Amino acid sequence: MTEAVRAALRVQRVELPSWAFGNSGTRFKVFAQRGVPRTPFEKVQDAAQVHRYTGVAPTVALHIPWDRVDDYTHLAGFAKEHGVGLGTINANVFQDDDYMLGSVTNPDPAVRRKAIDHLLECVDIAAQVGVRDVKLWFSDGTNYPGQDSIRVRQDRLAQALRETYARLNPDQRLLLEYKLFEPAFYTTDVPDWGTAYAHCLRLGEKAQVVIDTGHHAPGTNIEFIVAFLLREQKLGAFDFNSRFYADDDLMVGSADPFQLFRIMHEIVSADALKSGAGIAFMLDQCHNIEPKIPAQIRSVMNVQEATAKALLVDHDALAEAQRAGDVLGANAVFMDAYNTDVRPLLADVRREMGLDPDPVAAYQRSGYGDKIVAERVGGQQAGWGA
Ligand code: PSV
Ligand code: MN
Ligand code: MN
Repeated sequence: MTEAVRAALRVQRVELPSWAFGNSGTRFKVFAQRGVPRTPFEKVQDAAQVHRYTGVAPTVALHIPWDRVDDYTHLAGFAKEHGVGLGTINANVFQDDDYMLGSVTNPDPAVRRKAIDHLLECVDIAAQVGVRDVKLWFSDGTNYPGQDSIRVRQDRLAQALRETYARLNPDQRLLLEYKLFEPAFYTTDVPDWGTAYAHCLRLGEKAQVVIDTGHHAPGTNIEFIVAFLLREQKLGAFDFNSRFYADDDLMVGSADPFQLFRIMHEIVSADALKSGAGIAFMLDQCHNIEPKIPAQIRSVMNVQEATAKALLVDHDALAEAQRAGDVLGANAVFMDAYNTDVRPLLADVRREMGLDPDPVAAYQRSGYGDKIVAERVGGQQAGWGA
């Protein structure tokens, strides 16, 4: 049993978001940290540090245009030299003035065209560097009842998705992310998993739903959504983060580690942890007040801890208790796994992988943090939205 758990932990993969390394904040203030990346290349360098000390984070997701470069093949080569690869390409149709009333659902056909062209560009960038996944999130929606037709906006959305889907090569996937609200406050055009699922179902099997853990109403049972989408083979990826209130983008596993365990239990019990299962485990976080590289390392470790606990669930005992209708017994099996201290197990796994058992301490000792503060002076610091 333990060797199987260790083997699963050794091959687990977590994708890092490039934007987590730049400066970020709230709409009230961005607190600039010293030494943060000024270019996509420097973001990749920082992401490579996270992989160096955790061994399980070998890809970095890009956000276009925040990470726009002249030559993506060059960026991919640079990433490879640093021991990592490029990951999911995230489209951005939410920051231009043109998108005030929406992007692909905007009433103006010229704005819709511009937005769709950007989505197609993202598919092409991904294809150029051999990346499988293109992730779409739309800020589209309305603020006031009557502002626009809810139904017609769905038609416009469906049309944009169709066109983007048609551009995918056979190895690519379209990942559709939903979010309950924000920035739109009355209707959002892709507000929930049901809407995303319905659109993906119509598109075809290369369209899959993304669950961003911060994008639900308080109290939503996210593991139910995970279980349902897995069963329908429509779960493509996670954007992991934590929240206390809304889309807080705090470190995954920091607000509610038990929820993360429950999610990972659904993944493990559907045998969907292995990369062949096609679920991309990504982080989507902003480190507004904490240092960014160690925060990403901590986040990867939090995912590993929840996964290790989920792998420790005694599935035979659980199934037996469930068959027998033993409510307390089944719950006890579940909680036993959650209450196990898996930190020594993970330290061992890291030693087996030739890593330091304490990745945060190893990073702190490396002096990399001081080096980037000294070296990265001047220039425009790249951040969330830069
Ligand atoms: C939107 O809130 C979102 O979760 C989407 O994934 C965006 O691409 C990302 O945040 C930007 O940080
Ligand atoms: Mn997200
Ligand atoms: Mn979000």
